[in-house]
Amino acid sequence: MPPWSAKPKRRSRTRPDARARPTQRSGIRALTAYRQVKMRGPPAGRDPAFFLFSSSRDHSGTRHMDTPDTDLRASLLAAIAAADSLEALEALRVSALGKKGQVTSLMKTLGGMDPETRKTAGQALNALKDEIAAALDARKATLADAALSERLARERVDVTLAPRDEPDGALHPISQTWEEVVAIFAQMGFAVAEGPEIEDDFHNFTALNFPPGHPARDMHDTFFLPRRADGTRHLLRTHTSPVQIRTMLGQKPPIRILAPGRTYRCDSDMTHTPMFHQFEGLVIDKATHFGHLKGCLSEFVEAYFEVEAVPMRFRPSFFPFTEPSAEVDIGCSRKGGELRIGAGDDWLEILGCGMVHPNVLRACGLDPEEYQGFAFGMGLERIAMLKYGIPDLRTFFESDLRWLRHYGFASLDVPTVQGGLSR
Ligand code: 2NL
Repeated sequence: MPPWSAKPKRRSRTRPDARARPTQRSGIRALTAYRQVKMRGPPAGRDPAFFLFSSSRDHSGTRHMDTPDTDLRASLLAAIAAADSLEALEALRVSALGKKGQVTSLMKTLGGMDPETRKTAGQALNALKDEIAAALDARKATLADAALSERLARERVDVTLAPRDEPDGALHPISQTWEEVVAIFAQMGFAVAEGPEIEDDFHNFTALNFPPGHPARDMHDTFFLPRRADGTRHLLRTHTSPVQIRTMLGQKPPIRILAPGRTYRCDSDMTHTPMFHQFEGLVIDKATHFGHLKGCLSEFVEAYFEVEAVPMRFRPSFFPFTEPSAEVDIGCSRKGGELRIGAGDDWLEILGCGMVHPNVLRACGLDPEEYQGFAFGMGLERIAMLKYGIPDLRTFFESDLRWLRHYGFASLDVPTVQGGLSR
């Protein structure tokens, strides 16, 4: 049986026990009471507003219609006062002033009233609405204050606590080795020179005396960029030598530079990565000779490996850009699987070098009859692996934080020759 067909109960407020019910429920009760009355319909000839307002009668039994439903008002105010969270308060606001709220529903009945009643009832309802809104605002402020006080008490700062450890970053072994090598050559009067990683054929090959059909110019060894409209192809530099070419083209000797940087080759296996780091050095002056080269490199090797009197061996070799050319080995021992630099009767190759080829000088506008000099080049990863005992080249570029924490260096420990290169 649908509720509206039931015989309506008497308005609950007339029952003596009704007022004793908990306040939270009385708002609903007030609404229910209104609905029940409404289902029954207004008494004949009465305005519907009759039911919305005071149901009290004075001593003469006359109904007063100038105050809105006092039960609704009281119950809403009580519920607002009892709301213990912002969520509960918001739910109350919706149930009273929301689109389908109790007060809003009453407002909607104003349209059906005669003008006289509507005026009084409208004023009274507006006052009720304002009063409820003000009560909601006040309660909201009280709850927010209480929440803030509670948070302030809970989040008290204990200034006596020990500071937390800052998470320290670590320098990658490549960065560390880079700084060490720069520090050593800076000590010898070398300036650091840098240049583009995207190069052209002239600076990377032709000026360096690579013949036209040289295998290094091949797609299999070099990363080429797409061919341009004029037919030329740029490439990722395969060594840092183009930096020295640019320096020789741009300034007059004496030249003493170190060119550190990234280089690229089409190669990827146990001992090669497509990107790696190189250090090249170049010295050009009127009387620079092979003896200077040997002295310079032995100074470097002893400073870098922090060992005195490292045995060195210059083996004849070939590079297109130097003549004569040599590969340099340093003395070491490999006893018990442990590599020791500077002792024992074994050899370890660490770099290549030579006297700058006359064709290279000429390509840079220098007269080989007036100037000569030496150059050398080494792989940064290789010398880092040797010094710090890093067994696998590929781990350098895997970005594994555990690896970095193990092999990394304190970031503020700047390497100097006097103060120590590494700790
Ligand atoms: C190696 C060998 C070397 C050079 C690089 C060079 C640069 C100019 C002129 C002449 Cl502009 N030479 N650089 C010379 C000899 C060897 O590198 O094994 N690198 C990893």
